Amino acid sequence: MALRHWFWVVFALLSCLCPTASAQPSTSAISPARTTVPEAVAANGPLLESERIQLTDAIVDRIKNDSVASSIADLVAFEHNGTTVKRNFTNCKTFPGDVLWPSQSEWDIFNALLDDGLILTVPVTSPCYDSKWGPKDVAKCNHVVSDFTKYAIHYLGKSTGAGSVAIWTHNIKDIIFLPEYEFEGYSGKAFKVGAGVTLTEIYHAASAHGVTVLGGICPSVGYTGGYLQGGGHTPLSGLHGMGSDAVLAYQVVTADGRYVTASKTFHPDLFWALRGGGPGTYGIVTSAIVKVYPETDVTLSTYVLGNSTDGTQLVSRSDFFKALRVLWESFPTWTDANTYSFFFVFNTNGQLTLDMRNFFAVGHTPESYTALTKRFFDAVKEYGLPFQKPLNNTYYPTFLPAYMDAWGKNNFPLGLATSFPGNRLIPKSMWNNSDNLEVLWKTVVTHVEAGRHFGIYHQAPGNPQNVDNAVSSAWRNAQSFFITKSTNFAENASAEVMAEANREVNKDILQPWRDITPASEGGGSYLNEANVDEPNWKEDLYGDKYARLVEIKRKYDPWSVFYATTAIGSDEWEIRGAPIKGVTTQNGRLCRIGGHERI
Ligand SMILES: Cc1cc2nc3c(=O)[nH]c(=O)nc-3n(C[C@H](O)[C@H](O)[C@H](O)COP(=O)(O)OP(=O)(O)OC[C@H]3O[C@@H](n4cnc5c(N)ncnc54)[C@H](O)[C@@H]3O)c2cc1C
Ligand SMILES: *[C@@H]1O[C@H](CO)[C@@H](O)[C@H](O)[C@H]1NC(C)=O
Ligand SMILES: *[C@@H]1O[C@H](CO)[C@@H](O)[C@H](O)[C@H]1NC(C)=O
Ligand SMILES: *[C@@H]1O[C@H](CO)[C@@H](O)[C@H](O)[C@H]1NC(C)=O
Ligand SMILES: *[C@@H]1O[C@H](CO)[C@@H](O)[C@H](O)[C@H]1NC(C)=O
Ligand SMILES: *[C@@H]1O[C@H](CO)[C@@H](O)[C@H](O)[C@H]1NC(C)=O
Ligand SMILES: *[C@@H]1O[C@H](CO)[C@@H](O)[C@H](O)[C@H]1NC(C)=O
Ligand SMILES: CC(=O)N[C@H]1CO[C@H](CO)[C@@H](O)[C@@H]1O
Repeated sequence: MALRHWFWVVFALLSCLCPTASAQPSTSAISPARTTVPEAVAANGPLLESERIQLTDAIVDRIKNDSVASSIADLVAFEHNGTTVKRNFTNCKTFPGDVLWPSQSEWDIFNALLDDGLILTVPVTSPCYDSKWGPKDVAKCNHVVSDFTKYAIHYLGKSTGAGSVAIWTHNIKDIIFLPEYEFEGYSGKAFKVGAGVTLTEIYHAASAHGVTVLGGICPSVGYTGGYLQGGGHTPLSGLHGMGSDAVLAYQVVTADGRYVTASKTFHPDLFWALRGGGPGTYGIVTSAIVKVYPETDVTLSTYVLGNSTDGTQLVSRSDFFKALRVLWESFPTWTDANTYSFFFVFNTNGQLTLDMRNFFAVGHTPESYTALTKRFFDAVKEYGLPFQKPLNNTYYPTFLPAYMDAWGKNNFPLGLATSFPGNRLIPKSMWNNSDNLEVLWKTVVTHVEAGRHFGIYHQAPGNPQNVDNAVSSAWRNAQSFFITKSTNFAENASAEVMAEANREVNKDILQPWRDITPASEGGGSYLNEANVDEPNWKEDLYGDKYARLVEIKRKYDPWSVFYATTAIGSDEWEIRGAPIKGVTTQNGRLCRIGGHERI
């Protein structure tokens, strides 16, 4: 289920919906549980119109008096106000089919209080079957099938869960430019960004105002949702650090149902956690106010190196690797020059290729880019690597068109039901001396020769703005970041096959990398792109920030209203009764470990 635009009411409810005497469903007389608050300012910026529509204590009192809605008043009330909700937070969350699951009339009352804002979840593939959601619809089904791996259909699965209530923030699309924003010591241009805004949308708005913002490469990623709260790496990281470092304030619905500002002085601990400590955990962000940065020019470079496809120009493996090693050794020089790249090394049927999808040379002209990369291209020439696709250096005076040509039009293949992902952050120390570099290089060669998927970034966000937030120290130490995945399996693979693939990515593929880049020596994994079964997730995803994040989670959400896989506090929960898939799934009842299913 998902709720439209205004949804404050729901938060007190998420952890457990409890039974009440069955009410007569004459819900038409129920007034929506909302009011427009007079305050129009928060964190010295405008409250969005939708943010001014709130649940207040007066509204809760009115519900208690309503002849029909009073039956669920306890559930709607704020968490601290001595209500009599019969909850037991040491047990399982209520699940469809339970005696405690709300009756239809309770859902109807709730829906009326939400001004008809509840949306029943319909499986995305339902048009492919005759089902309770309707008859089979061949045209719609074909659309779902053909677009199944496109990002518009689905993401990484951190925001799903059987029997849960989800909050749909997609339509909070407001973007407000604040040309002279002043708050808590910041003075300058800023954006107020609603929770439904995507990266491409904010990039276009920034361009229109002649500024840049810190965002990532996938056009459809939610900016204030997963991206800013999870850390956020960006092609501008060399100049300004991590996406989270740009946040000046958030508006947040906390687990008790209250609506708060989180900033340096308002709930500073919550603010700290919401900048890098992972999304979906501490509260529901409705908007963020973010710093903006000056416009920048970019030189974009693309090329593919390897045996020519027609077989007329060949290079030996050893020469290929010699040139590739020069590229790896160049990372510190390249990150010192504020640049960022994302490229692949493929080993397909024994043929090696280096596919530089995009070298994003921020603040560089083609001339300065050529000077910066001279050592590498000299090696390419010396070792005779053919260009499978020619070198293309294109200069852009501003960020947006460079981004659009680099990644903005990509259809990133998502929803891959055919492999499991994983990633690793490689610390600067691996480039620090020849012994470390040798160890790193051997691991690279082994990974490539084993035919592992390898999507590599050179980037070193560091902490140029000297921000104290929850971004993991592994990110601050990083010189490189790569993504990988298991061997592909069939879409209809058995649980055994999937379990083997999940084991493969977590053990065979990633363990050698963990061994050489342990968290204790500055390594780690990025929580926003992590494997759901990353074994040392507490250290690897959160590093030295973990203990403080646990305290903040307990303070703001002692009821565990919010849950996401690998999120802080998720170790206290397990999924029960899900069909075995060989990998952690969300297709079952969420239970406190050791908790009872019914009370
Ligand atoms: C193709 C691709 C490219 C990517 N490139 C980059 C990149 O360049 N840099 C980078 O840093 N990351 C990148 N990512 C990772 C991306 O940052 C994460 O997938 C991110 O979590 C997506 O956030 P979302 O809100 O769009 O997704 P969702 O799946 O909607 O949400 C992810 C999590 O955030 C929570 N959440 C969403 N909205 C809110 C909210 N308003 N308040 C509280 N919690 C919320 C959800 O509950 C869920 O737990 C990429 C991902 C993909 C698939
Ligand atoms: C609720 O009902 C009581 C008793 O009828 C009344 O005194 C009170 O003003 C009502 N409160 C609201 C918010 O309507
Ligand atoms: C909650 O459930 C736990 C485990 O079943 C039980 O030990 C505890 O007494 C219950 N608490 C309340 C307040 O019911
Ligand atoms: C190029 O092709 C030759 C002949 O098939 C092969 O031996 C060599 O390993 C290939 N080089 C690379 C870098 O893949
Ligand atoms: C070089 O890349 C740019 C940006 O993608 C593209 O517009 C241009 O057509 C390319 N040039 C060649 C010769 O391929
Ligand atoms: C690299 O090594 C030097 C000394 O050998 C040390 O001072 C420095 O901190 C190291 N840098 C990193 C990033 O580990
Ligand atoms: C998987 O699908 C293929 C065809 O796409 C079929 O041949 C095979 O039998 C299926 N396997 C299982 C286990 O269903
Ligand atoms: C009716 C009532 O007790 N309201 C209180 C609920 O809790 C908030 C925050 O703790 C108070 O501000 C209200 O006065």
